[in-house]
Amino acid sequence: RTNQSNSTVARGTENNNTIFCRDVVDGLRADMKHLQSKYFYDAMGDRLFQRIMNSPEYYLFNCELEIFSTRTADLASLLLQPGGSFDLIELGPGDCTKSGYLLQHLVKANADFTYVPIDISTSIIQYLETQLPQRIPGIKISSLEGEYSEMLAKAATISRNRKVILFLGSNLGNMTPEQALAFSRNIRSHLQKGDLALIGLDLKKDPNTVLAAYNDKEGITRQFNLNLLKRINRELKANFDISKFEHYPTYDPATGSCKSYLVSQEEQSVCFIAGNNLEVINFKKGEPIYMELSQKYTTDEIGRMAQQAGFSTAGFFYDSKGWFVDACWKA
Ligand code: AVJ
Repeated sequence: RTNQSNSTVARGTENNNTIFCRDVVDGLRADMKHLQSKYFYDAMGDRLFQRIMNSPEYYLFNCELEIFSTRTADLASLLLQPGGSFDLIELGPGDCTKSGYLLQHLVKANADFTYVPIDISTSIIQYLETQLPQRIPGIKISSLEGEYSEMLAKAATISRNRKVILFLGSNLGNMTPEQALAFSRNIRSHLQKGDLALIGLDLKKDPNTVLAAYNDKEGITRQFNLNLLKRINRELKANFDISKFEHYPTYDPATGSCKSYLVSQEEQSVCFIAGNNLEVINFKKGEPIYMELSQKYTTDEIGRMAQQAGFSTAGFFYDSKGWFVDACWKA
């Protein structure tokens, strides 16, 4: 993503489709062809990700669900400890399956808080605004639709309440460690001393276990990756032949980086319309498109990141297998 796509000028004059188009063109013109994993989540991508979370190999979801469903009271008391009313701000809430346990518990305990989900997806925000008050009667919800950093900044200006940030599901793992640190610093910049952040991250473990989570037997993750090519076909009128790309996940246990590629099965060209230009992208046989990073960490590395971002570690919550952690950071 170029700097320009982040500038106010660009946002004011370009629609989402134009930005998507430029990101795709930039990515596919690069020496190492790549696409941005944030674009996986169109309507079909959302559905495929739901199926990934239900697949036997994708342990991340069940591990964090276990933490939220069995350690609810411990989590709640940690968040309530500083006292006073607070804003519970969740980045990328999904359907709140996990955080719902915490919200339910806090409402029952008569905690004085407002739940602030932040998401770019209109359908997720609409779903939460209508469904959450039915699922959890008495909850105060005030959602923000938009990009994380932008909406975090907005949340900081709207209310002067103390804040608790939830960033679950190893979503931070989609960034490189450098980007993740910069993002953590950005979160910190919107917090006051004593505010908290609960960060869910996948841990380094048996490489076979990690790799299997990104290469499920049913091939859902394969479809999930190929779906982005289908999206480009539909939205940018491209002509990717899906059958000529193969899903190839890798995991390096030394660095903890789990990467997915789509590999061109033959020499081929793909074209699409970008603005007024006909864009032609040539693939060599065996050439990869780098699709996604899902970074894994050790507890030590997470502690160091917290410290470098200006937080201290207030606690680690693990699942019973020790595969996943929700780290509590104190500003
Ligand atoms: C939602 C970004 C945490 O990286 O594990 C699942 C997305 N990609 N299977 C992850 C994903 C392939 C997931 N995150």
